Parts: sequence; structure tokens; C-alpha cells
Amino acid sequence: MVGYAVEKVREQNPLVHNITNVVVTNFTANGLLALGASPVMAYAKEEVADMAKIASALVLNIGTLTEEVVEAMMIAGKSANENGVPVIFDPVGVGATAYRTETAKQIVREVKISVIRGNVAEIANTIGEAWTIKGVDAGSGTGDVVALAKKAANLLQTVVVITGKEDVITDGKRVHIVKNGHPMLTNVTGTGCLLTSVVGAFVAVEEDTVVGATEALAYYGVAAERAVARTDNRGVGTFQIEFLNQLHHVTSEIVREHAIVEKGE
Ligand code: ATP
Ligand code: TZP
Ligand code: MG
Ligand code: MG
Repeated sequence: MVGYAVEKVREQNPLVHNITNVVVTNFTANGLLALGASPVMAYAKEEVADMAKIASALVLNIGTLTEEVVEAMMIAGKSANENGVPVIFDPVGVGATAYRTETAKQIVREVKISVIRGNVAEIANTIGEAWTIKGVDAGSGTGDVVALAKKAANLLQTVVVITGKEDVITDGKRVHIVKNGHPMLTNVTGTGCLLTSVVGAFVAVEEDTVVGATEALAYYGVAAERAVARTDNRGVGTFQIEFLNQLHHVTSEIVREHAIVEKGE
């Protein structure tokens, strides 16, 4: 089902315009470069419309939002929409504070989003469902994640990606479950944020957004598994560096060999 898109990203070298948070900026740029995409971060309201227009994907990430950044996101999002550029949204920490929740709701209301990617609590709170969240990390709530993802996809009319031990990708009809990845990813800040930008790079080169997002998730999970295997549990610092190496080394062939992707309902 997957393992055909990594080289497409490397050949097309899509420009990914990120309006992201101050924690993950460098890691996101390096991760996109390791994949073979072309990252740019641009935040000034005077230039975001122009940058979004020439990008192959726009990523909006509200991890460290301020009023100025939110204004820039709206301008960039509208420019992307007018120019047929896919917009990928990471609702970091939604549910933790009223400001985040309101901003996320404003973004999905005013910008047409191609993919929203978050942990289960972030997606739930974006559509007004109660789900405990601890800062930017998923809380310990339980529930039917596939049903929640489909509900969000139908309500927001977008592809929804909910990540965790298993990742759910859905447009409200088709459901893909990706079982790759490793708990070490939760020990490195920004692995979720970088993933959202990686989804942007794959969606930029794949016509079918569900397929593009699934390709991205499988590639990312396989890279993490290989990084753990090659660092022999030496620690999170070593893992972080080897993960970047593997984002560079993993090919479609490797993804085909190791991806665990199932269809859900
Ligand atoms: P959180 O802040 O709750 O950690 P996040 O935005 O950082 O959320 P994650 O859900 O951690 O994003 O997803 C980032 C990557 O980590 C995804 O590829 C996901 O599959 C992987 N991942 C997360 N938890 C696990 C786990 N327990 N086992 C395997 N892979 C995981
Ligand atoms: N605080 C605000 S944004 C951020 C932190 C720690 C990074 C969150 O990154 P991720 O990828 O969601 O773990
Ligand atoms: Mg995380
Ligand atoms: Mg996150």
C-alpha cells in the first residue's frame, strides 16, 4: 500500500513554508532537508502571502503562538488557498488553554486545511470534544480514536491524522492505520511538529492526500525504528541525531519492506 513516494519527494524537492514554533524550528528545517524537501520559515505579515504562494505546501503550527503569528497564519493560509497550495495544520496544545483552542477553531474556520495532524487530545479539542491534555502532550484519556478521527474529518472536511502508538489517517471514509514508530519519539521534542511538516512534503507530491499522509507516516515510523536499532538504546541525544540520519537514508524500498499499514473502518 505504501513505499512509492520518498523518491518523488527527493526528485521534486518541494518548498515547504513553515510558520512554526520557536522550540522546533531548527529540528524541522534539518528534518525536511534530511528527507529531501526544501524548508523555509517566514513569519512577517509583509511577506507570508508571497512565500505561501510560491510554496508547494504551507504548514501552520501554533506551538508558541502570539497575536502577530496568528495574523501571519491567516494571511498565509488565505494566500495558499487562493493559489492551490495545500495547508497542513498542527494544533499543538489545543485544549490546554482557551487561547489555543479558540485560535485553532479560528484557523479551521477561516482557512481550508488539507490535513490536520495532532495527538488525540489536540484533535478532539479542536472539534469541541473534551479530552484531557497536559501542556503539549497527549493526556491519558481513552476512547475510540478511529471514530473521533472520522468525526473530525467529516466536520472539518479535511484529512485527519491522529498520532500515538498507532497512527490513524482518514478522510472520513477511508481509514489507514500505521503501526510503525517507536516510543523513543516521545522523548524528543518536536518529533510531532517535524512529522507535520514531513506530511506537508509528501502531500505536495501526492495527488491523493490520504495516500500522501500515509506514505509520510510509514516513512517516519520506519526511520525511527531504524534509528533505535542503530543506537542500541544509548540515549535520547544519540537517537535524535541517528533519527535525522535515517530520515536521510530511508528509501521507498525500505519503507515497502518494513511498513505495517492496515485498512480500518
Ligand atoms: P505528543 O506531544 O502527545 O507526544 P506529538 O505531537 O509529539 O504528540 P506524537 O503523537 O508523539 O506527536 O507523534 C510523533 C511520532 O511519534 C509519530 O510518528 C507517532 O507514530 C510516534 N509515536 C508516538 N508515540 C508512540 C509510541 N508509543 N510508540 C510508537 N510510536 C509512537
Ligand atoms: N512547547 C510549545 S511547542 C513545543 C513545546 C514543548 C514543542 C512540541 O513538539 P511536539 O512535536 O508536539 O512534541
Ligand atoms: Mg511529542
Ligand atoms: Mg505535537
